[in-house]
Parts: sequence; C-alpha cells; structure tokens
Amino acid sequence: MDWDKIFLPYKQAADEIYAKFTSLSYQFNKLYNASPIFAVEARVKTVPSILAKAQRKKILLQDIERSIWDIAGIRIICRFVDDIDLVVQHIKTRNDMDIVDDRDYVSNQKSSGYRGRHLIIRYHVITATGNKHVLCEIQIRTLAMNMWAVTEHSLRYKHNGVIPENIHRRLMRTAEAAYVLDSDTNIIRDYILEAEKDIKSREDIIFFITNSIEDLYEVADVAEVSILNDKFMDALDENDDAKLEAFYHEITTIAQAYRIR
Ligand code: 0O2
Repeated sequence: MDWDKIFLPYKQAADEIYAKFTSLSYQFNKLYNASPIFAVEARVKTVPSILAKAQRKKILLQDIERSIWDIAGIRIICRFVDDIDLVVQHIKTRNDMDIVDDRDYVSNQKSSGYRGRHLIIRYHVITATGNKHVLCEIQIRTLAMNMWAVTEHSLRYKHNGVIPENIHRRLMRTAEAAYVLDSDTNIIRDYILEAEKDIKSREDIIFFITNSIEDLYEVADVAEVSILNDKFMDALDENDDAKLEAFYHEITTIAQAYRIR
C-alpha cells in the first residue's frame, strides 16, 4: 500500500480545516472580542496507529479509508461547555463540510471517563490528482476535557492500553473534577465574557488615547498637549474608568478638530 499517496488528501483536508477554524477564531475575537474556539489542532494519523486500529476493529486494509474515520483529525478546544454547541451549530451551517456522524460524549460520558463531542464530516478536497471526498473527525472538547483526555491517553499508552485499577480510579476522580470545573465555569460564562469585554474596551481606549496624544505632539501646541498628557496619566493613576472615558471623549473631539482621527 502506498500510504504516502493515500495520506495526501487527508493531509490537505487537515491543513485546510485547521486554517479555516483558526481564521474563524481570529475573526470572532476581532469582531466580538470573544471566540467559542480557543485553539485548533490538526493531525494525520500515523500508519502504525491506523494499522493497530484496523486490527483492533477487524477492518480489512482495502476498507480502511471507508471504515476509519479519523485518518484526518481536527481538534477544536473551547473554554466553556456551551461553546461546544456553538461550534457544532456553526459547523451545521457551513456548506464546505457535511456532518455524517455526531457522537455526544459530553452528555454521554464514556465508561473510561472520557468526554468530548465527535463529528465525522465529509469534506471535499481538490488535489494534484483530482477531486476527492474524505471523511475527517472533528473532536470538540473544553480545556478541562482535553487536559483529562491527553493525560489518560498517555497513561493508556504507557500501560499498553490496560490502565491498572488504582490509576483508573484516580482518573475517574480527575474526570469528575474536570466535570465540576466545566460546570461551574459554564454557569458564570456570560459574566466572565462581559468582564473580558470591559478589559478589552479599556485597552482599546488607552491605545486610542496614547496614539492620539503622540500624533497631537506633531500638530498642536506642545505645552497644551503636555497638559492633556498629564490629565491622561492622572486618570490612569486613579484607575477611574469614568474619568478615563470622559477623557477619551475629550481627546476624540480634539483629535477630530486637528483631523488626526
Ligand atoms: P488517537 O490516538 O487519539 O487517534 P469506538 O470503537 O467507537 O470506541 P472510535 O470508532 O475510534 O471508537 O470512535 P470514538 O469513540 O469516537 O473515538 C475516537 C477518538 O476519540 C479516539 O481515537 C481518541 O482520540 C478519542 N477517544 C475516545 N475515547 C477515548 C478515551 O477513553 N480516552 C481518550 N484519551 N481518548 C478517547 P483513537 O484512534 O482511539 O486514538
């Protein structure tokens, strides 16, 4: 079997989907100061891992592409449990990928303790040898779910797939802890996001004022700009948001008068 050739469209799919979700996350952050996508990872399964899975599931070599759905795997990490649904809803609206399977291990935790949402998508790639549809797995997990899964995966690997009972018990306790962490942070999700928006808009205001003062030094009376600068420093020192906002409006008017903004 020419694995390198078989892998090419999967590598392309993983790369493209990675780029799409990374870009999407950037746009959400730019436009709304928050993104349901915290991080994206992508990988193509290794040949030994595919062969091991095929053997475990009694899949014939010629059926691998049809029966192993995670040759190309994309992992989307979210901060909050509710973000997982937002990402799934988003994927459902896309016309560049079709969901062919949806496994909700968030609501239905696996007996191992694993939690995560798994979508299998059908994705079209245009390759050097022509068009092809490939199946890819998109795993959507919270940071806490991911932390747990990565740890468990390493332990499973270290113990050749059979985790000793005492470690398994501890893992189940950590899975419970991850669940509690997710549930509690999800409850105050809106509050956290609002607080972050406030921080972001304060940063934007400071950035605008700093740039405006810098530009005013070029076009206005230096002594007057110095007074404005001192006033700005006072507002910052006093950590007074209302004063800062009032000063922001004042400097906006001045900047507009000098046509620098
Ligand atoms: P790798 O090395 O991560 O690629 P099934 O036979 O139905 O249980 P299937 O068909 O592979 O398993 O689908 P499923 O259950 O959706 O799992 C696919 C992937 O989810 C796994 O791929 C893991 O990445 C992850 N996963 C599922 N269950 C567990 C778990 O208990 N612990 C951890 N750490 N990850 C899990 P692979 O190919 O098994 O492994």
